[in-house]
Amino acid sequence: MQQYLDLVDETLSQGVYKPNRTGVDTIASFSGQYTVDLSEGFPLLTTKRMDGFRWNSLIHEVLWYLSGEEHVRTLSEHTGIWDAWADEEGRLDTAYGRFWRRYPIPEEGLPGESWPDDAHRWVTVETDADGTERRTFDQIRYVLDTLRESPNSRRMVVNAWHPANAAVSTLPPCHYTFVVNVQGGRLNLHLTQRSGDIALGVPFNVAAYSLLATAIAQRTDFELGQFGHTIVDAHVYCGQGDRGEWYGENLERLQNRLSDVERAGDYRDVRAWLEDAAPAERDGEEGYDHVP
Ligand code: UFP
Repeated sequence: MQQYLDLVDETLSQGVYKPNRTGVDTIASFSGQYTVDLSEGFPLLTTKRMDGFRWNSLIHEVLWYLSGEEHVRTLSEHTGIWDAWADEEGRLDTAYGRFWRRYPIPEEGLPGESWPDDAHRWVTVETDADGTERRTFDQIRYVLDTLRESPNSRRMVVNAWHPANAAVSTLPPCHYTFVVNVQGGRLNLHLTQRSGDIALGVPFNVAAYSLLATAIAQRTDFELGQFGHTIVDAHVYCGQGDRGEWYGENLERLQNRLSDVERAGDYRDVRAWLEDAAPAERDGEEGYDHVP
């Protein structure tokens, strides 16, 4: 998929050095964006292994999101990909599916809220173990119903981001919102991702949402259109070459880029790196302090 290789290329050639919470530094680019036509074939990348167990695991992950479960017990029967983030009982605070299918509705209702009769079909009343009732909203059903009833809607948004959950979650959603959009009788899906590990995570994210778009289109009898993807912080981890997460041409590019960065002097000091990289332009220059 050329668009993916372009993103790799752009990040490795123009990205900036960026340390982060993981302790493994990255080369990062801002706001990567591309679209791919799903009617021309499925975008399963070949820069890493995506077959066999990994493909199987991806299908179960998407099904698990769609189930709305907030624990990983069912998912763990098929794949352990989320086990490390869950507690002993399998509970997980990263809440894609839970929010897709059961987004919390505030107890006091929403400001100015008046629910039309037919909106109640998207609301579930859940009863907690202690008997407390709370209402949740099913975003997936909302999108499926809207596709059937008013496909020109530009409001078919599914949101996995809940600020109060994200602020305390060990891993807040990376792919946190998507929009379904119909144009010319075709169903498009756009994913926004706040943070994307280009080598390891992004190929899975592309495949998962292309699969979801395919499933939604089939379910609602639309022709399949495009997958659009925006990645706000698109990055490559510096250790990725060594850990075997990349191979072939991409690995070679990454290694070349890293040796450039290393040659530039203090690897952890962006200022020194910039200084070494462009000494001529720096002569007599003032106001350099704004550079982080
Ligand atoms: N990451 C992805 N895709 C995912 C996922 C995680 O690329 O679906 F769950 C990567 C992005 C980032 C890290 O490198 O995992 C999450 O770290 P942070 O929360 O600091 O952005």
